[in-house]
Amino acid sequence: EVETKFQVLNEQFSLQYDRNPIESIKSRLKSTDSLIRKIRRKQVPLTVEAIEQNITDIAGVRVVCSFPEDIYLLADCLLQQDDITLIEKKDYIEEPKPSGYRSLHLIVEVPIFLQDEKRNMKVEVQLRTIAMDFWASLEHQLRYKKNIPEDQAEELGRELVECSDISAALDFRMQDIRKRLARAELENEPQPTELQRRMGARLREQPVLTALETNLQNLKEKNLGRAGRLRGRQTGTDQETESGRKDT
Ligand code: 0O2
Repeated sequence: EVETKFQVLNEQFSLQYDRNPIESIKSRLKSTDSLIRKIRRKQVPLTVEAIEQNITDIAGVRVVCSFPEDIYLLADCLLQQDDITLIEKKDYIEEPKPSGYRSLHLIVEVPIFLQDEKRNMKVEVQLRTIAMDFWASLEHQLRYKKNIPEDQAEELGRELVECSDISAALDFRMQDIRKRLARAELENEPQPTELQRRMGARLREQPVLTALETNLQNLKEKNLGRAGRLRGRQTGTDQETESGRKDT
């Protein structure tokens, strides 16, 4: 459900702004190992109700964008939809985790339609840039590597925090370049000629088909007029044109 919503949003953006804000969308179900670790860490009683209540990221959607501002734009568009209820928002871009982790997390509730019932499901939506995603997958590997001596793991952790800051700075710099590019393109757009401006204004005044019809009619009359003039010159007289009016 949620993945389809993002796919539709991406299409709408592409039509409206001529670019796709989403690089990739992945739906994921939490792995059993990861689920068990979380149940233990949060000391959740082993009942379906308790797990559903306390573990909100069993079903997840990861949306990877090119630029940070696309993340907030897409989050707003999703939350504006009638059937989506926001349960919790965690902005790890505004406030990164001590590990250096950056992403926007939305826990939302969405109705799903089963064979004979409608149920509300909690879904964790993780929105991040390509750079944030690249960083998170490398850091994820470090977290679950078992045979790394503690001092080396600490050193690598420090370096990863540094990399996270560098990649965040790069994200915002690239976003700024994109904005400047778009502005420059707009400012240097070729200006229409006087004739194009006049034609444009006329087309805007009237529906296109009517405008085309009028132009065709004008052309027809002009040609008939020219034909009449030619005939007149050939016979040496000023003749009535075929359109029935006197051509001068
Ligand atoms: P996996 O294997 O990806 O599923 P909470 O649910 O709020 O009580 P939690 O789990 O800390 O507690 O929630 P949070 O911080 O929103 O994290 C949920 C998921 O975000 C994680 O799921 C990761 O996918 C991702 N994440 C959070 N922090 C980090 C981090 O420091 N590094 C990386 N690489 N990913 C992070 P799981 O269950 O931890 O892992």
